[in-house]
Amino acid sequence: MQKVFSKPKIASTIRDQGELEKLLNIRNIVIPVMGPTGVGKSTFINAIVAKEFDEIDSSSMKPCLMEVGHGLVSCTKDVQASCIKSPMDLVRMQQMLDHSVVLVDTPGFDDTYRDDFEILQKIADWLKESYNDQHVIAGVIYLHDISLDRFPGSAAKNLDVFKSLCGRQAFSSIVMVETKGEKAFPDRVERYDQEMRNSFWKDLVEAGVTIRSFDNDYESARSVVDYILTEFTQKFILQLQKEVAEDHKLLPDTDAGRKLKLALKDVLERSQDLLSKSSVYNVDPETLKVMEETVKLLSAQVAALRKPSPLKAFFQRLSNLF
Ligand SMILES: Nc1nc2c(ncn2[C@@H]2O[C@H](COP(=O)(O)OP(=O)(O)OP(=O)(O)O)[C@@H](O)[C@H]2O)c(=O)[nH]1
Ligand SMILES: [Mg+2]
Repeated sequence: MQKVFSKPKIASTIRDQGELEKLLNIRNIVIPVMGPTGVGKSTFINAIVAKEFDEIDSSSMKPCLMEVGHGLVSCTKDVQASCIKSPMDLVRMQQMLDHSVVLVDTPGFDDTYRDDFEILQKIADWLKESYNDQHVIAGVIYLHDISLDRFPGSAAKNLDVFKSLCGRQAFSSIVMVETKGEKAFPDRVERYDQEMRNSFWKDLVEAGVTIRSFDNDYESARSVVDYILTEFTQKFILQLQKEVAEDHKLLPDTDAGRKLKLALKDVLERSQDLLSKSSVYNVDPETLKVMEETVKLLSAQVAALRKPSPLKAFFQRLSNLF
């Protein structure tokens, strides 16, 4: 079988194994796959990896399948990545020959709001590491489940934070991918799609975002990735990446961090309000316990997203540099 990757070139000046590994690991072309929990991020990546598994040969990163969720709780807990085939037949092939193309699976926010801070921190940490390792982001895939009857608050929060994470200048490098369309009636899908373009996605559409669909198969997933690689003309960095890696900001100081804090504060206030009325509504002890726990967790996250004191921020930034 024809191998699709050529091994990264090894400079003659390499002195030790560490330097060799560093060289082999640099300059992957990465495409983060994002979106709320359960939209199908891991399924999307697996649709490509499962088909290409035997054909992938990369020195820097191995192909691997992602775990797919089958329940209501979110499945992917950490940022994971897998190599996929290099696009031999695409334009600018020569520039891409020495690179591995890597899809990055990210954990998504869910309806519970319980781990939001931790999730954003993990994504920020990965973006920073990726920047420091000189990986190049070719585009970002954002998945959206169109089989849902409505656009839930958690999806709106996810989208809001995502936009801040990318920054307006990166909007044209985003591909919004609609998933699970086969589960909904065709006329509803069309209506829903129009509604999204005219409301929640309006600013993205105006800035040149691309909208595609995933049909739960290899061809549709691969065509999204190949589209990104074909359109990829210049190196760019995401706003959160710039903020944490270049400006050495802490998460609470970033735009995405501020957006998340606002969303969490809003849910916290509503949860506190509900809790204060629990005696009026005769809430059973078990539900009361869950409500108290939710308020506690939300308060902890809002506190974590509070701006650190200048002295604390100074020492945190200092430790970030080493
Ligand atoms: N019908 C249909 N089901 C899908 C599609 N994509 C994903 N699913 C199903 O949706 C469920 C969740 O899929 P995942 O790939 O785990 O979703 P995820 O976005 O990675 O979720 P988290 O890791 O929790 O953030 C699984 O049961 C999948 O089989 C699709 O295009 N069509
Ligand atoms: Mg997943």
